[in-house]
Amino acid sequence: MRSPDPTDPRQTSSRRQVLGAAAAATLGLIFRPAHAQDAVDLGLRGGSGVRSLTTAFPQKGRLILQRTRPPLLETPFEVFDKGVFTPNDQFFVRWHWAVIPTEIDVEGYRVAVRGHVNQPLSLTLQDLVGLPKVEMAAVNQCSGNSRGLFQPRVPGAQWGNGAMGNAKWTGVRLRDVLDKAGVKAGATAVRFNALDEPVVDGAPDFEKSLAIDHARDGEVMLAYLMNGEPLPLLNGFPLRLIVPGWFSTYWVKMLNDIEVLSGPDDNYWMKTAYRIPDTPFANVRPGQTGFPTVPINRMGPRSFITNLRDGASLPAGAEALVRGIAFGGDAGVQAVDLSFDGGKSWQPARLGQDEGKYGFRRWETRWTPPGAGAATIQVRCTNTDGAVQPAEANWNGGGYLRNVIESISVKAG
Ligand SMILES: Nc1nc2c(c(=O)[nH]1)N[C@H]1C(S)=C(S)[C@@H](COP(=O)(O)O)O[C@H]1N2
Ligand SMILES: [Mo]
Repeated sequence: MRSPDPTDPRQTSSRRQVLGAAAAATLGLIFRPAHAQDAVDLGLRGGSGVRSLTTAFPQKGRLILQRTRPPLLETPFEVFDKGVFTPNDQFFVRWHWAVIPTEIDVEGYRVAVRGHVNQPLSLTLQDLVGLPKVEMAAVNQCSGNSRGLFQPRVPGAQWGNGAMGNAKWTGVRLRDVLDKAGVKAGATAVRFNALDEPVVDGAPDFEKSLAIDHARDGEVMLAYLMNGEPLPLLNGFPLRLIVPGWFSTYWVKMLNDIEVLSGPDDNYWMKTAYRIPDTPFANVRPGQTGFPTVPINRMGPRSFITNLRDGASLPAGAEALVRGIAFGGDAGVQAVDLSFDGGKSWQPARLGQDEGKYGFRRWETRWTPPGAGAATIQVRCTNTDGAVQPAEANWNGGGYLRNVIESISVKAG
């Protein structure tokens, strides 16, 4: 079953998780036009960064409208100042195809485990809930997060920095599910497919795969709770893949098919899309060709100031609080350092509680602007593998892997 079947007698309204008529209507595209003041400027150079704010999507609060169909919704940056866990209703949303079920029959829902296995399975959510439970904080970051800040600009969704979020995920280990089916010798990869479908015939269904050892590493999980609640439909209810430390293109939502492969996965989304230059920071010169590419994979460290905006005013000579979030990418946060002198010297920030190496980590420091005038504040994260954010922005035609040291300008007076 690829999507809810209206002729299926089991799908009576008493038995389904129904999101309500309003939800269905909204996914079908009706959204209230935003008022003029309900807009935000993402500060994208060389093109308009002005976007509407919307509250029109089911189970979702105020988000930046990047695209309506399929829904691409960005988290307003000030949300990241509130704490390390991004609220479900303001967690960003990204889909490739607009054919997304607007309701899920929880009892009829099955996840197939098939392919190069001893015992193909068809698991219910109850079956999954019966497996050992695991919990992990992890950052879900779109491969194209911050793409709108690339110079020169590149095509694709023009995200600011809000196509990311951190949640506490509850679910089961993918390894436990694969072990239940019994992976046969010679398995190479595991491919994941879901309930969403292409809008036009012949377009490639969204599927991603992980190498077999990665899939069985004991960290990759199938999550049925997000921050202790069922996932919002738009974030993948009732089940999604969590690939800690890796970009969220692999975090397949509304997962209903797990296929163990015994050969390479050359489906469109692995072989053609989401590839990056095989160079440090996936960096190439604009116009450069002939470089090798690999499927996008691990995230690098990033850090952001969340309590001061670019252009903020601070009283000269008075101590100011500077606070934000950081994450290590595919490793924990080792250190967050700030520079107030254009990168000549760096001083460590105090780190907040460690909620797990793949999650956001709070940091804060205090700084007294020495005198009146303009100043720049830079923030830099080093992860526990020693990877550090670069001083120069990377560039590639996909708009991937931006993790340059962030800076804001402030005025003291
Ligand atoms: N089934 C399905 N899963 C998917 C996608 C999709 O289009 N379909 N997009 C992926 C991409 S590119 C991103 S950035 C994340 C977004 O997750 P979110 O919408 O929960 O924030 O979902 C991933 N999982
Ligand atoms: Mo993405």
